[in-house]
Amino acid sequence: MNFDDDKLKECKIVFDMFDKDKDGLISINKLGDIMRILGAAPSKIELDNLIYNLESNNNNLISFDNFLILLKNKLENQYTEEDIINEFRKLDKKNNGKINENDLRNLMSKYENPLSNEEIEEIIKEANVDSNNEIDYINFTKILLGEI
Ligand SMILES: [Ca+2]
Repeated sequence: MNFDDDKLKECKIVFDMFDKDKDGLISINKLGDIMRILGAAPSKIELDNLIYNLESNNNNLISFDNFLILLKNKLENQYTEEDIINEFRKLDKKNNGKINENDLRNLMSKYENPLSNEEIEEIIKEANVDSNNEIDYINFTKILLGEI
């Protein structure tokens, strides 16, 4: 996504909307809401990581400039729903809208660099693996993008 002046203005307007006491800072608990309004779709795991990193630096508040860095980073690295589903579709050999758990693991170790094993396990947990060890990937993509 191109970050032009219009997008920047939009970001500032939305940020200010959340900054009710006008001190130039917003609570990191609002990070998910404000990112989604501005077109980023952090997953729950991504958001937890962002918040965890900010908290470990003793920041419960975030400034506009720092917020912008996070947002840009997310928007520039974001796969669209279509991109993700297309990748899954390549692995959907039975063409039934599902991929198996091992294929998902392989895909994640290839694309999402660097994900720790722990993070992969967390994602698998969210993926609702069924009794055939398969995952409904359209549903899963929505979970990944924070739509569910
Ligand atoms: Ca404030």
